Amino acid sequence: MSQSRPVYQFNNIIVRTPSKSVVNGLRADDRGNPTFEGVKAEHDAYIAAMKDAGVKVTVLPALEAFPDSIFVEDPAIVFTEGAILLRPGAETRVKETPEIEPTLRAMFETVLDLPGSGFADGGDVLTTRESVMIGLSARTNKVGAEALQACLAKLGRKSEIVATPEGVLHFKTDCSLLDDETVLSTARLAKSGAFERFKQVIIPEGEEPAANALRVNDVVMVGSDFPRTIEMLDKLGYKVVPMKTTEIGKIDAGLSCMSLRWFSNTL
Ligand code: CIR
Repeated sequence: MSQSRPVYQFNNIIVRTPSKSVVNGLRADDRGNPTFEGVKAEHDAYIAAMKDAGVKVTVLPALEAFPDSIFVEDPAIVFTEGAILLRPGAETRVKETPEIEPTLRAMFETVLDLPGSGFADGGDVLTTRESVMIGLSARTNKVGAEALQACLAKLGRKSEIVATPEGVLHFKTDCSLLDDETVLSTARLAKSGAFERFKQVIIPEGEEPAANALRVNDVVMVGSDFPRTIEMLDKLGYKVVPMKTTEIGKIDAGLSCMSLRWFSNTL
């Protein structure tokens, strides 16, 4: 479904307070544990930046049993038209879905369950104006992606299944939308050809984790550890808000992971 408002226009987000157990979050390479205080400070700054961007923030309580539950983007996806409950591809994260379900049922009239037994993580889902792109990854398999397409069709959304580069956690680890026509991507993902219909802004070599930036209303939030990306976007005219992501970066997370974002007509 094509819609009149820009895809980056949001007035509502859900976040979850980090648990003390976040220090044990999943990671592909061990670069040391993040500190709880550091993650909490990054999360608090994220909430503040979201409020500055004009968004209403719903903060859910910490879940000690789920170290990665701060990353609410993965167990569900949300749209103005409704929410979809997903089945995360990491075993330790599967039960995050029933934890977020009651909140989504209270906030959305339409809540769909991913049918079947496949896996899909919200981190693999990039919502663009024409379609919802679903990246296959170690967390999202073909069965899960196809089940998600069926749910998206029920919400009136077109979708397409695309590839995630080998060894990259999620599709959106390597890309984000800067506006309706422009994508910020790593060179390795751009090479796949997935973004041929977009203007592409390529991340400077060595700053790949900066690709998980986040456009919210007038601003683009970018990890503050990536000065060349910040300078590049600034020169292109984007209003950049640098955000510290050093601690969450140790557990393979970036800026999109920490919220579920949507535009509500009934706010
Ligand atoms: C995980 O491996 O699941 C977490 N440590 C990081 C999840 C990041 N989520 C995201 O990019 N959507």
